[in-house]
Amino acid sequence: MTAPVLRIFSYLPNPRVWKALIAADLCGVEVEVVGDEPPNLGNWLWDYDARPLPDEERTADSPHARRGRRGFSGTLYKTEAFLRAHPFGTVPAAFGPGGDVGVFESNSILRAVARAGAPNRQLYGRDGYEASRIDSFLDADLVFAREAQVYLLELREPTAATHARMAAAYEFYLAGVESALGRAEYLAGDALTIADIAFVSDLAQFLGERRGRRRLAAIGLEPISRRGREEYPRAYGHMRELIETDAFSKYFEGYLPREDSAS
Ligand SMILES: N[C@@H](CCC(=O)N[C@@H](CS)C(=O)NCC(=O)O)C(=O)O
Repeated sequence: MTAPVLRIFSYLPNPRVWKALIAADLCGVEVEVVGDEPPNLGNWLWDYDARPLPDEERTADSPHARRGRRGFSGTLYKTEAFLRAHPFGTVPAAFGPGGDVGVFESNSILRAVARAGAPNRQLYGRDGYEASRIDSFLDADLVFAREAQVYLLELREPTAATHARMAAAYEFYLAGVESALGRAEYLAGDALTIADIAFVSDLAQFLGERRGRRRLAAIGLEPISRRGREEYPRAYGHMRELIETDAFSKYFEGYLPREDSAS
């Protein structure tokens, strides 16, 4: 057994972590994952050596106490070393061996795995130009995913304004993906890369908007992705095909809304 190239701390399961795990499977490297279900992560010490904290250490005057800022309400316990490695304080939080180097943003964690596994399989392009083209897709993906994060977090009380912003971001990203897939087999060219992995993970997570369909209907709106398969057949087909392959299916099995799964 080889040593892990990264340790990732996160709430679990988390499609943003799956990005790194799928890449690790495909390029034959080991990634260690530590974490707990989302509601329990408030009871953990966020650190390279993350661990659940006993009740008596979870106090308002703890030196580690911080207010959750995005997706978490209430107090979180983050060490100074965690914040040095992860200045934005988010999970998934990856660490290089020993814990000194923090890598944050799930797409950058994905890049780190692909770089480590490059001797086995080139998921991050064959040269600097190809890697930069893949970065272009990853940047476009993050713009979409950030908008999706805001929208999905607000789905308990959706607003027309957030829905409109999301619809514009979705349309822009999906149109680009559809265009790329009309010209090549994979997003960045003729081979599977981390651009495809990020696309599948973030689009699949976005489809969770369907769980808010009743609340959207209550304000006269419908899920943005409702006609996705007809509007963007290549993009949705690409996602479905990849999700059926071994590396993806072990994480995404049963995850897609029924109308978007192949079966
Ligand atoms: N774009 C980031 C999103 C990460 C993110 O925003 N994580 C949130 C949870 S969904 C977080 O860690 N929040 C910590 C806090 O509320 O302090 C990624 O892909 O990694």
